[in-house]
Amino acid sequence: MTKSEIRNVHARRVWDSRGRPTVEAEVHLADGSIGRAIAPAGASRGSNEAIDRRDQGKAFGGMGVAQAVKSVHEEIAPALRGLSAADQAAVDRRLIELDGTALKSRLGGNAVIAVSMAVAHAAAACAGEPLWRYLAAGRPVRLPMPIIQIFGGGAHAGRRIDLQDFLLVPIGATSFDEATAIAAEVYRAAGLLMEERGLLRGVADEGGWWPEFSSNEEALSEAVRAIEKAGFRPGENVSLAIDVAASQFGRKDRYKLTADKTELDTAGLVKRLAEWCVRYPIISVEDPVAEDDHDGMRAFTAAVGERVQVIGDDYLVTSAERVTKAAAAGACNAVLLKPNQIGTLTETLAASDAARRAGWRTIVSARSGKTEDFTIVHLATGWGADQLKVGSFARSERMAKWNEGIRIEEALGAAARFAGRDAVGGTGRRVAAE
Ligand code: 2PG
Ligand code: MG
Repeated sequence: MTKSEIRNVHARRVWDSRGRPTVEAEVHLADGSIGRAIAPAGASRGSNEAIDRRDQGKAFGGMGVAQAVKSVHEEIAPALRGLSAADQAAVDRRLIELDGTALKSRLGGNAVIAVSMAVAHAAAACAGEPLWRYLAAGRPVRLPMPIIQIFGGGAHAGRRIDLQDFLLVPIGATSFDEATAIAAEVYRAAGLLMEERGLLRGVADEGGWWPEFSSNEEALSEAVRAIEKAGFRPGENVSLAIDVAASQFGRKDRYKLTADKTELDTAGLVKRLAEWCVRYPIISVEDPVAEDDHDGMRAFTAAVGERVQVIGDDYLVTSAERVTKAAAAGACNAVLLKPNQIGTLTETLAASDAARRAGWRTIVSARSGKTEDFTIVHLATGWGADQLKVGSFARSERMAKWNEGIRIEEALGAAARFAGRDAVGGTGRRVAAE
C-alpha cells in the first residue's frame, strides 16, 4: 500500500456563480489526504468541447447534475480505487478509457474534470505541498500576467454588445500583486465614468461592468478613458485585450455585429479588428473569427500576429492536436487553456506543451460559470503559464482567484517571479499571408 493510493471518490451537487448546479468531487487517499475540486461551466462554448452530463427534465432548467454525481459514485470511484493519485497521467487515462466517448459525454465532462482536479489536490496534500509547488515539481515557478475583464458583453451580457470581453493587461506591473492593484484602480475608474454618463447598470456574468454602449467600439474608447482616469498611460502601463467570441454572432463570411448595425464577411471582420488593433492599445485578441473559419483565423494571424497575441479558445478547445495543426497552418499564436473544455488535467497539460513547442503563449482561463474553486491559479503558476484570465475584478468567484495568486506570490517570497510584459503580445515575427 502506498500513501497516495486512492481509497474513495465522492461527489456532491453544489452551486455555481449563476446559481446553477455543478459537481464537486472529493478524493480520499490511503494516508487520509483529501483533495477537492468543483467543475466550472461555460456559456459561450465551442462545439468541440467536452460535454457535461445534465439531467434534462424540469428541475433547474434541465441543468441538474444527479446523473453526473451518479457517474462518479457508480463508475468512476470503483475504477480509480487502488490507483496512485501521484500518477495523474494514469488516473486520467483510466477516466478517458472508462468514458469511451470522444467528448466525455457518457460519464460527463463535469464529472470527469472535477475528479481529475480533485486527484491533483489529493496528491499535493499527500506530498505535503501546495498544489502549485507540487505541479512545478522542482522547476522554477512564475506568477502569470493577469488579464482582467472590465466590460462584459456577448453571451455574458444579454448580447447588449457583440464582443464578449474587454480586458485590461497591466503590462507595467512588476508583480502579480501590483497587477491586481492596477486592475482595481482602472475597474473603479470605469465604473465612475459609467456613473457620470448615467450608464451604470450593474455587472455582467463575470463581474465586468454591464456594457450600456451604442457600439462595440465605444467599449474600447471607454476602456482607454478609464485607464487614463485611473492615472495610467494606455499602451505603456496598461494595454487592452478583447475576446471577440465570434462564434456567438456569426460563422465564416457572415458576421452580424448587431450593436454596430452591420454585417461583415470574413475579410471585413478581419479588417475591422485589425484597424481596432491600430487605433487602440490592443495586444491580445481571442477568437477573432468563428470556430469554423480557418481561413479567417489564418488571415487575422497573418495581419496582426507579429504585434498582437491571437488566442484560440472555441477554435482550439484546449486540444493538443488542434494546437499542433493550427500552429502548422499559421492560425493563432496562443492558446486558452480551460481544463473542462478537454476534460482532464493531463490533456490540458498536453495542450500547453504543444503550444510551447510551437513557440506560442499559454493563457489558463476560468469559465463564466465559476465557484470559489481556485485550482486554475495553481495550474497557471505550477505549469508556468504566461497569463491568467478569470473574469473581472468583482464577485467573489473571481476575487477568489486573484486573492489566491497574491497568497502564492507571498509564499514564494524573494523567489517570486512575475511573467511581466514580455509574456504577452505578438510573436515579433512577421508571417507571410497566403
Ligand atoms: C471565454 C470564457 C471566459 P465561457 O469565452 O473565454 O470569458 O467564457 O466560459 O462562457 O466560455
Ligand atoms: Mg473565449
